[in-house]
Amino acid sequence: ATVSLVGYTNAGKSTLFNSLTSSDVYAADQLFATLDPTLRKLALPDGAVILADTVGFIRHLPHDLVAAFKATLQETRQAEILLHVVDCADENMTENFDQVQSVLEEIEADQITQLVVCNKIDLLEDFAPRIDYAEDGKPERVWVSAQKRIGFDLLLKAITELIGEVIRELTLKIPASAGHYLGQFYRLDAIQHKDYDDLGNCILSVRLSDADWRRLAKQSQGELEAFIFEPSEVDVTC
Ligand SMILES: Nc1nc2c(ncn2[C@@H]2O[C@H](COP(=O)(O)OP(=O)(O)O)[C@@H](O)[C@H]2O)c(=O)[nH]1
Ligand SMILES: [Mg+2]
Repeated sequence: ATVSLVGYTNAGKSTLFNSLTSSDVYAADQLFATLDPTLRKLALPDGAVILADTVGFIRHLPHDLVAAFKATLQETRQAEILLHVVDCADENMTENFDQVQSVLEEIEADQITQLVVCNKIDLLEDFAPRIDYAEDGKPERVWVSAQKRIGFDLLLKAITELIGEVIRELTLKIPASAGHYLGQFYRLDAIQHKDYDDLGNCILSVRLSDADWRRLAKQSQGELEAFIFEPSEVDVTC
């Protein structure tokens, strides 16, 4: 998977790129080093992705430069996730953010999953790193400092969640009265195995992204979590 850094000039993309990947020694990563200096491997808790740095966006991109710009952002359009880096200490933050979004629309990269990285929190007073989650349970914004290396654990967590590498495998015992939950798992194509016990409970093995699970669990107001089998009860043949 590819994760591309986009954002307004000076937001801190290159600093973040270098800080996040500095533990990956070039020699150990020669493929990427020789191919393109703006691509490096980024290790995640479970698996690795390719991190791509890109040129900064500027206001009022001349129209005849858009084609050239599109070519430069080839990786961006192929990325699974865009990290939209913003300088949260910049008074023009909102305008710059909107400007970048409109350029992303112009290069047809606006449908790609986006995580906003609010950078330079070290310049704000009393600010702790955190992840802001959207209504659907997906990470939406992460607050970090690329230069001071604050919040990197949260950033990697958010990327991991978005990229769907966090997969939950659960077995649920759903009473007949709560059968409406089955449809939700069907819609996510998450059902691995389905059976019924003598009392008519549905024994359901599901496999889905952690983000989807958290969203469903939240919607159910805790009911789904109460249906989780204890590990000792799980039928390993499922
Ligand atoms: N205070 C502070 N400065 C930062 C941070 N991240 C980047 N910078 C500075 O912001 C400027 C622009 O950074 P750069 O990575 O080149 O931005 P880019 O244009 O988005 O690639 C540089 O002077 C960096 O040292 C940060 O977390 N805190
Ligand atoms: Mg840069």
